[in-house]
Amino acid sequence: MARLEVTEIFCGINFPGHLHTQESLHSAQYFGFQNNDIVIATYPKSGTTWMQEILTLIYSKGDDLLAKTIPNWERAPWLEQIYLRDIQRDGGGPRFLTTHLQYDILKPALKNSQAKVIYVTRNPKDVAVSFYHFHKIAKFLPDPGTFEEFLTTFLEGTVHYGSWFDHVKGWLGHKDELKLLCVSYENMKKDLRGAIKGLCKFLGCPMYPKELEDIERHCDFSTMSKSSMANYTTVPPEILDQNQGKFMRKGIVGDWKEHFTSEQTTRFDEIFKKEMQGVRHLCLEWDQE
Ligand code: PPS
Repeated sequence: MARLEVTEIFCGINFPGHLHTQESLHSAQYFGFQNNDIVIATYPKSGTTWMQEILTLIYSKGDDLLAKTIPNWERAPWLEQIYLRDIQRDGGGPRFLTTHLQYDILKPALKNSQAKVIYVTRNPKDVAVSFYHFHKIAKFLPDPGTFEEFLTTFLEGTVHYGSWFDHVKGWLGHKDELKLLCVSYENMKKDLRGAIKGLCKFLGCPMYPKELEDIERHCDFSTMSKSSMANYTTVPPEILDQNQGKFMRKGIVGDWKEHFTSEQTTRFDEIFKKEMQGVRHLCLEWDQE
């Protein structure tokens, strides 16, 4: 199923038709969560793959067999993608699920569930840069044009997957109604061990120091970027052309400084201030970088 040129519009948001249909999006909205499900919720490019890997390693107590043999999208499939039904996990442990959907879309399914949600945030300037480069290699996303053109659509919220601002405000604005832990990309970069410990506590998974060490080592950017089960090199170039750039691109904090002009920074900051008025306290931690 290629559908590389198709865009599905669902609840006013554009989604790539290569990965989504109206039916798959509708099914996600009414997904039957189980109480022990663990859901990774992210705006694209915020650290989704990193969290999928960490979660896999936490539940395998640092043993990297699963992480080395099963692709990330099978270990923690996206709820809203067409591939979900084919790759539902069976077996004893909790199901790991991933979503890029906005909270409002998943609300009907999540509101009465005890599923645990891990929400990963990242400095939206770095998200915009990472998403821009991803658009250049992902043949199922529109041509981003210049960085200036892409940034304009990012700030308007008309990019695929919708507005970053709405995504963050939607999920974090409802965190008290959910079993939700917010983790920032920046904190994971600064103190991965501490972030893993926080996750283990939230998930109720006690860990020996040696196990923590193994997880930390495996989830380091240099290790993960070489893993074909996490770096998407098994996806054909007609779909993801990694000759033009890598999925595991840089994995750093603050790359936006190499891309933004001072005018773009000012414009971004003004829109950020307006959009995030009163909600700046929500787990947005990149000021400490
Ligand atoms: S996606 O397509 O939404 O699933 O992308 P996502 O995984 O959310 O984000 C991809 C960016 O995360 C970086 N990444 C990492 N950074 C640090 N450490 C580790 N282990 C790691 N794994 C993935 C990846 O390089 C993308 O960021 P950029 O800035 O483009 O390098």
